[in-house]
Amino acid sequence: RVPIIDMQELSGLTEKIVKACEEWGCFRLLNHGVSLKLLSEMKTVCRSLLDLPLEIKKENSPPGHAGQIYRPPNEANRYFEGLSISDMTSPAAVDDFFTQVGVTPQQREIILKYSQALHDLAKYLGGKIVEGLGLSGVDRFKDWPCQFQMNKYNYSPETVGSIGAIMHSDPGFLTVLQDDELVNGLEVVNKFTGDLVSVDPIPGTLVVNLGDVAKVWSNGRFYNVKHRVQCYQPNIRISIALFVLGARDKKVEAPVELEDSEHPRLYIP
Ligand code: AKG
Repeated sequence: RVPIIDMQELSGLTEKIVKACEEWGCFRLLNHGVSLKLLSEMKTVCRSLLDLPLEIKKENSPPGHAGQIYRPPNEANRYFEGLSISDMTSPAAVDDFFTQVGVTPQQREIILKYSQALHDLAKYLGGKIVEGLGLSGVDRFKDWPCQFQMNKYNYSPETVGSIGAIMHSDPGFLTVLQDDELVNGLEVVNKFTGDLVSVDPIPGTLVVNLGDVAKVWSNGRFYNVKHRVQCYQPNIRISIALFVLGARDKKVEAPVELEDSEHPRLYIP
């Protein structure tokens, strides 16, 4: 089972996080400090924006638009659609999204508050990771761009048994995901056995996934977990992801401290 980490249990927290990054590339966080009210308000915003008619969503984001906002269903992911802000650290990208999608002032406020809270949480986890690996305390993830994505899986009785999102690993460093609190379907690949393990919902919690950048940055210590989303229940599934990507304009490179004769540098930037 994917590790469940209670952030209120401070003793051993750093070690638990690093171990989960190494062995699972995925863990669920309890008592993460983001209010349940904010989680639920964000979910409502996500649902109402993705419930807009398809024609409007397409119009909001014409193909070829820089930083594609609307991702319509495609051949491989027929029941999946998403809305995304390419970089929350870029006021222009955020504004562009708000204008294109016609977000109300109240919805804006929730998106900004939520993404800020999740970004703060991601930075805290980044700090724990740096500490757990015995690296010095400089802010190593400062200014790393951050993509915000709202997902809707249009599940129905006809789609049960189908794929919601095909198997992939996330390209960035770390993803903080609010999965649907009722509708299951997220599955991760166990690093050691290759088996698919379901990540069952626990209301009020968040899921963290490590991506490709984390594997390279950690000199191969962290597992960039492969995952997919299946449809097992005939109900709409909503999830909201904050992707901390790789450093802007910089090659991803493992800190020298993670390199020694037993652990030679695996990836040349
Ligand atoms: C992704 O956004 O990369 C996902 O895999 C979403 C996972 C989910 O919807 O639970």
